[in-house]
Formats: sequence, C-alpha cells, structure tokens
Amino acid sequence: MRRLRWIFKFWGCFFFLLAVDPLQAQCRFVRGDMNGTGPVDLADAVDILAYLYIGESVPTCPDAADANDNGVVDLGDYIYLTRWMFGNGPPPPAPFPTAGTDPTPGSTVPAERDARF
Ligand SMILES: [Ca+2]
Ligand SMILES: [Ca+2]
Repeated sequence: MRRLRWIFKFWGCFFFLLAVDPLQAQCRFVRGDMNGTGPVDLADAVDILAYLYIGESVPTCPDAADANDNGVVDLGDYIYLTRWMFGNGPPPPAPFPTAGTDPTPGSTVPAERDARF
C-alpha cells in the first residue's frame, strides 16, 4: 500500500510538472510573422486585422502576432508592423528576423483571442 501511494505521488508530480512547464508553452517564432510563412510582410499585418476584427487567421503562435512585444495583440501591432515596413518605425523586437523563443516570457500572449474584439 505504501509503495502504491508513492507511485501515485511520483506520477502525479510528473504530470503536474508537464502541465505547468513554461518551456513547453513557448514556441519558436519570428516576431511579426503572424501567418507563419517565414518573412514578415504586409500579409502578416493584414492577418493581424483579420484576427482582431473578424476572427480569422488565428496565429499558431500568438506571440508572433504581438509585433511590439507588449503582451497583447491589438491594433498597435498592425500599426507597429506597417510603420516598420514603410520605413518610419523600428523593427520588431527579438526574436526577429530569425526564429527563436520569446526572450521576454513575462509578456507571453494568451492563446485565446482577446475578448474585447
Ligand atoms: Ca509572414
Ligand atoms: Ca502587441
């Protein structure tokens, strides 16, 4: 009986750690590459609008859509990307232009779409 209890505790802790491991929640992405095609282009900016306002183009990695890395996906990300594309704004923060994980994990975007839109 004691051994059985130990086995349940061991596997319970194992599955709990798997469920809350923040490294598993991260994905590799290029910031701004909303549609996951590789390059960051105008289609990504348009897909941010489609995601926000008509519920289409859901990103596989929500952090990719957070172009300005402020922790939320909103109209500011569209503006940030288009300002950079047309020469008046800074490039997206890391990971950019090569794929990587979010260096600011405290601002990870939730997987669900923002309910305000
Ligand atoms: Ca893209
Ligand atoms: Ca943002």
